Amino acid sequence: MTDKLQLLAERIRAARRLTILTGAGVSAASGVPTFRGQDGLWRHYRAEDLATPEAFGRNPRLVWEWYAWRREKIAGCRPNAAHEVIAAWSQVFPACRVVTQNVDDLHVRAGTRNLTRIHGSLWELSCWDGCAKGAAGWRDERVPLRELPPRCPHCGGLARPAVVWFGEALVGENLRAALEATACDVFLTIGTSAIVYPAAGLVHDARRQGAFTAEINLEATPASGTVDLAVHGGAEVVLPRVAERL
Ligand code: BJW
Repeated sequence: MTDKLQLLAERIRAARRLTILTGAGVSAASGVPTFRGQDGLWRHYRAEDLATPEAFGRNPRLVWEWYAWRREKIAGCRPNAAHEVIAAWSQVFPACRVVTQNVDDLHVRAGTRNLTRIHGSLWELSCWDGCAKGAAGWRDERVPLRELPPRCPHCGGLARPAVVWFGEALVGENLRAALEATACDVFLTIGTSAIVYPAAGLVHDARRQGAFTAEINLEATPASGTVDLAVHGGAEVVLPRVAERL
């Protein structure tokens, strides 16, 4: 383990361009539930019932109750040591880009620079009907949400969480930024099960372009066999240990 941490630190130190992709595992130590795995959200809920546009169309109140519950839970969570190390690197390395699948905004709260939130944010809403002003979305940090489902302030129609559900396209500029970030010297994929696309393809794109690729995860994932270095451990433990070797 120590050798792997040393190697990773050396690669990061020598890198001109560093890209970090994060998933739910990075927020696990903050108390935010992951999706898959033992206590993951999909153990208790079906993705098709809650995280698709079809589910929202069928039952917006049910979907909103789930999101309102998650907002309340996350409102009480704080960034952990993994968020803090990533934020520090984003501030000191001139060409560090962070791409997150997480919608909890804990990277934002940790002060991360150059951040792309490819699956959106739980703290932003947009107009379900796509009205001209509401389609762009707005910030809404109210906890609890008194009115369920909440309404679009512009047209009075239904509001939706501004997150990317299964079957929906990522926002074009976010996808472009994520793809551009695969042109790097070191690509780190941290705390993601590496099964949801297009995010799961980024590490492979980076490797094809010559990046040194590394994964930090509690367990093996479909990416483990192809990355140059797989480190098994909690991100909140591993990242501070890499940081102290830089
Ligand atoms: C720790 C730890 C600790 C725990 N330390 N580690 C190509 C191939 C196959 C399928 C597809 C494909 N392209 C598209 C698809 C379909 C689909 C897809 O990928 N399906 C797969 C399931 C097969 N993709 C989509 O639908 C995407 N859209 C799309 O591609 O559109 C195309 C299109 C184009 C034009 C027009 C229309 C469409 C959209 C995907 C959106 C994903 N949305 C969600 C919900 C967001 C909102 C919300 O939160 O409610 O995003 S699903 C959920 O999964 C969430 C996450 O961001 C995402 C990834 O999960 P993540 O982060 O990896 O978490 P987990 O729980 O899976 O894993 C946690 C990991 O952490 C584990 O490995 C643990 O071991 C580890 N861990 N503690 C380190 N302390």
